[in-house]
Amino acid sequence: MNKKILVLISGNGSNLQALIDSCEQGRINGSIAAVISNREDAYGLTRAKQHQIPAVALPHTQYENREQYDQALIEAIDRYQPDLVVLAGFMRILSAEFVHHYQGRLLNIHPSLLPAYPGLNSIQRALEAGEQEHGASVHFVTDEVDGGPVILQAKVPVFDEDDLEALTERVHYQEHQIYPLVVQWFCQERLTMQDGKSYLDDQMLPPSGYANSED
Ligand code: NHR
Ligand code: GAR
Repeated sequence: MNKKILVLISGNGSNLQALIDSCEQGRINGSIAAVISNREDAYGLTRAKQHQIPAVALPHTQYENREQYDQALIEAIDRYQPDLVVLAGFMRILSAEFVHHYQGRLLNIHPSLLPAYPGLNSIQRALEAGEQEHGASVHFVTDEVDGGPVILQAKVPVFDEDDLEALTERVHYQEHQIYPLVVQWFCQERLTMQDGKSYLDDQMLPPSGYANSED
């Protein structure tokens, strides 16, 4: 039950912090084996060190192409023999080889209600489009970028007076609630991916993920 989790980041690492806190508080039956960043200056590496978690910088700039980088990343990750690999603001598209290597044990959090606004700058694009509702999605990673099966989403309202900072803060707050919960489901062996669909307790989840009817 006590799973080993490896977290991939590129930046601030606020989702990493939420996962660290949940592990330390016993709300996740797992521990973070290491944090790896493709950017040396990522603040998330500092967060990891503050919690005595191995923090590894693996800059993509030192590799000739995506395939070579992803191969080096696989080697760096597998040294820790993780049960689960979590993308938390990791900003590099991963090759099909990488994704297949971690099939069914690779999660991402994306700042939109997928399938809306895949890719980069999702919050800004939703704001510019005048959406009244936005949110975040946790999904299994497949080789279709931001296209893997959704596990859980959280919705937030968009207010007329919102700027990018205000809406980003509201989305991030929800991310920090839903990502630890989904990671805990995985650690409890309640969550799987089969034939490109997410399952919780052997029940297939609908396209928008688990619908909580208890609150
Ligand atoms: N890889 C695969 N195969 N599948 C997914 O679903 C992935 C993935 C890698 C990252 C996160 C994703 C997001 O949540 C993610 C999901 C980066 C880009 C991107 O275009 C797109 C989606 C995501 C992350 N990155 C540029 C690239 O060329 C680089 C941008 C930068 O460095 O700032 O890799 O949104
Ligand atoms: C999060 O909002 C996450 O959803 C998003 O980046 C932020 C990372 O914040 N991910 C992507 O946009 C992936 N393309 P954090 O570093 O503070 O966790």
